[in-house]
Amino acid sequence: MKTFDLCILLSLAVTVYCMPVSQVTEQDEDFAKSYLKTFFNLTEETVGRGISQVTRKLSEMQRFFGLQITGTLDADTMVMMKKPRCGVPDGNIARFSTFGNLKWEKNSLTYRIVNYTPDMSESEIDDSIEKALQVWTKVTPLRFTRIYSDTADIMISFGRREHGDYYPFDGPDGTLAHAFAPSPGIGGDAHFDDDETFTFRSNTGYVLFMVAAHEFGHSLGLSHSDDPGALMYPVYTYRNPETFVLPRDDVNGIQSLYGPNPDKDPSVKEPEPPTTPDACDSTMVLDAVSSLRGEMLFFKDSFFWRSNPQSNTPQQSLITIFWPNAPSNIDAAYESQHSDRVFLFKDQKVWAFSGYDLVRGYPKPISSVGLPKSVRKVDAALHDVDSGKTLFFVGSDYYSYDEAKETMDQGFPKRVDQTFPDVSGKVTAAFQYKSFTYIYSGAYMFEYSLRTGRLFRVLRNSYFLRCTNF
Ligand SMILES: [Ca+2]
Ligand SMILES: [Ca+2]
Ligand SMILES: [Ca+2]
Ligand SMILES: [Zn+2]
Ligand SMILES: [Zn+2]
Repeated sequence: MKTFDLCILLSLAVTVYCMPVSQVTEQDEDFAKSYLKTFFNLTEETVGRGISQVTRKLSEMQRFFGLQITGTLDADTMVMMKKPRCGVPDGNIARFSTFGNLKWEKNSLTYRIVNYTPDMSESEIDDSIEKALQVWTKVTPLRFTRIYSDTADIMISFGRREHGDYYPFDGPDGTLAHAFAPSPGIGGDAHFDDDETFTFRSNTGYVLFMVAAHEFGHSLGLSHSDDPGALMYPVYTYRNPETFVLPRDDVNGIQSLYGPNPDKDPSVKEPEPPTTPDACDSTMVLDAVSSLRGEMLFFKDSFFWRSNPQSNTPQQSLITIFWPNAPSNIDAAYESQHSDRVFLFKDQKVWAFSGYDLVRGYPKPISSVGLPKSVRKVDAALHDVDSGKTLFFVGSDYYSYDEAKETMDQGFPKRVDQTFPDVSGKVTAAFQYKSFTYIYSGAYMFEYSLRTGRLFRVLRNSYFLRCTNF
């Protein structure tokens, strides 16, 4: 029964979003429908003449992932649907969430590794599983004992396609693994798709430790989180297993079920659980700000917000969800409309992206944009559409680069306070929007006309990056 047609929805879509809207094929539509069925409980029923079920489920999915909520199958949505992810449905829209408080009624649990993947050595698999469980024992009273025969609470296995439950895997990519909420029998068990290439430490293939740590969150009673920094976010992103620390949202989630770790030694200094930057933090100093095809991008740590002029809600994601090859904690960013590229700066390197793709030959040294070798990092960058110049702020100076001629202008660097006398502190970020120039210094933003040099207003971050956690 085919009662809805994404083609019709698509023709209604206004294509103003920043990423290229490619032609959506029938294959894409089928893919999207099966995605929504699997993860957002889409059923094949029509919902009267009003908003169709597909539109509603697409909107739900877009809200969950912090995408622009269009209710249509736009390019960003398609890209997000194609990301490798966990096989457990999303649905609940919240920061951490639980399966209705389904939890183990004991703190001492057993696990068993039923079989191995040929991708890694057995000792690497044992180590990955043990470390993935430790992620949770560090912050709870839960303790795990490995057994080698009989039935454990958490049975861990690798399988392909139909593998003994009614949730077949899907071949390479797509779903990487799934796990069951606490209960007897299959409850707590974690299954890994053996059509994936799992890895111990390399960043080609999926790091088993990361996938397993996420799945064990389900085994212990956590559902998915819409916090893009959370381990329980449904989409896989590479993180370094050596330095991984369970994020604050996941700690809050698991402790809501089991409480904190009573054996924690207060004299041992543990790294703080990382938090996701909050747009409502009025003291936040952004790393960089840029335009991108009519949107605004605000960078902080490993994250960025996208703000579309049509929407009041800035959408937050991990930088690597959009640009897997991009650095985090960047120094500066700008968009060159001339080349339709976004440039990200970190230390003495610059990355160029065209849409989602890293431009061939990047990252390059920052000397490739004419900066002298003595410059260790760029504090902020700003592209002026009128003049075609890009300004690079370095300490109390700035340089002017001609995008068309690809050369640094004569007579630079100049002092920042020569041109922007009101900006007293260091320039931390800069961008241009609707022909105004915004120079950030800490949590403040100075609104200029670059042509006349006139200062209009001193604003705060929240002027563009609105706090929407009401
Ligand atoms: Ca079980
Ligand atoms: Ca798969
Ligand atoms: Ca900066
Ligand atoms: Zn999951
Ligand atoms: Zn399974």
